[in-house]
Amino acid sequence: MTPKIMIILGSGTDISIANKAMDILDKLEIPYSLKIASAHRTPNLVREIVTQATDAGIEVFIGIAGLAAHLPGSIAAYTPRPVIGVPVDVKTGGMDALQSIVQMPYPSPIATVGIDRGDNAAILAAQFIGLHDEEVHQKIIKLRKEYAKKVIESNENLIQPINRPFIKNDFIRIRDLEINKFQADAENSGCKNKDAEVAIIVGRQNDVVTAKKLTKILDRLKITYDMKVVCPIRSNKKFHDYIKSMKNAKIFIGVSSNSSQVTGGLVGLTARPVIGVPCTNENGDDYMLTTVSMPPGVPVATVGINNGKNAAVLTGEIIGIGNSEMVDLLDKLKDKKINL
Ligand code: AIR
Repeated sequence: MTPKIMIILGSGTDISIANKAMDILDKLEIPYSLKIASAHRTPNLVREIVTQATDAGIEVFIGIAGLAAHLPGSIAAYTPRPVIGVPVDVKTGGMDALQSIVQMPYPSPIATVGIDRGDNAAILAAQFIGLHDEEVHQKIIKLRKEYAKKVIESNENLIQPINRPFIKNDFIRIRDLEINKFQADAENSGCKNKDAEVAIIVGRQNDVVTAKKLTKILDRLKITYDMKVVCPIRSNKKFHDYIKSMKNAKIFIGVSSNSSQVTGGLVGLTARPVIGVPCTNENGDDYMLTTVSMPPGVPVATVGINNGKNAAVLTGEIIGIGNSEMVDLLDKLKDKKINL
């Protein structure tokens, strides 16, 4: 049987990061393949492996590399399948690899996760596959509960026993909460199309420019979407209500120039893949780092700064797993760009 996920490492020295990914995939019981090929030292080997793997039916690629990490981008050149990139901290704290991976030109997105986050890459890959494989989706839900349970347990095991004269915790009674369940009023959420495939949440009005680049490409790919400008900090209830009402969406996209509140809020509320488009604000600051640098268990597939168009292509690639019409549409999009 052909595995669904292929992990490629830029070097044997990246193995500790691959181990984090394999630990998750073993736990989820999802078969994978693992190879080493360098985009710079062995470009032909990268092409050979990716072409064969795509033909054999691999659905998602994970590229793990450090330094000038062109491996995920090289993988994307040879496959219509989604590519997840993991920057490795070899020098400069991994910032060199992160920038090389996340800042891809249209129409070649890399779903970038945080530096050294092999675990989150594996979770994201499973989320992509889970869109058309209910069993895998259920495994993701179970895994998320385990991560949440650890938080509850650390309150009991680590905090409770602290005995200091001025610590007073017992006035908080935590009820038996169903983990991550939230109160919401889905009827009054302001969504226009609750059956859309994609839900787009824009953090504030200024970011609508970037969101429109995204919707323009989604239109061309014939992907249905619903979009709402809502900030989880300023209008927390509206944010919750909206996500709840879009519970049938396959993919959530957060577009934000304000910290990572939108994407971070989203991953807490859905087990579906979350794509993050970090935007620049009026001072020229961007929120790429706060979007991508998510803790284990809750990945955000981050694309380049202001690159709404690449978020749309990535959405198409994820939906295109097992949907050859979508792959054809993506091909046309790529041809058009080349022929401009
Ligand atoms: N690398 C390998 N070919 C191209 C790149 N960017 C990366 C590897 C590894 C780092 O360079 O992914 O993270 C150092 O590789 P090595 O083999 O010298 O230890």
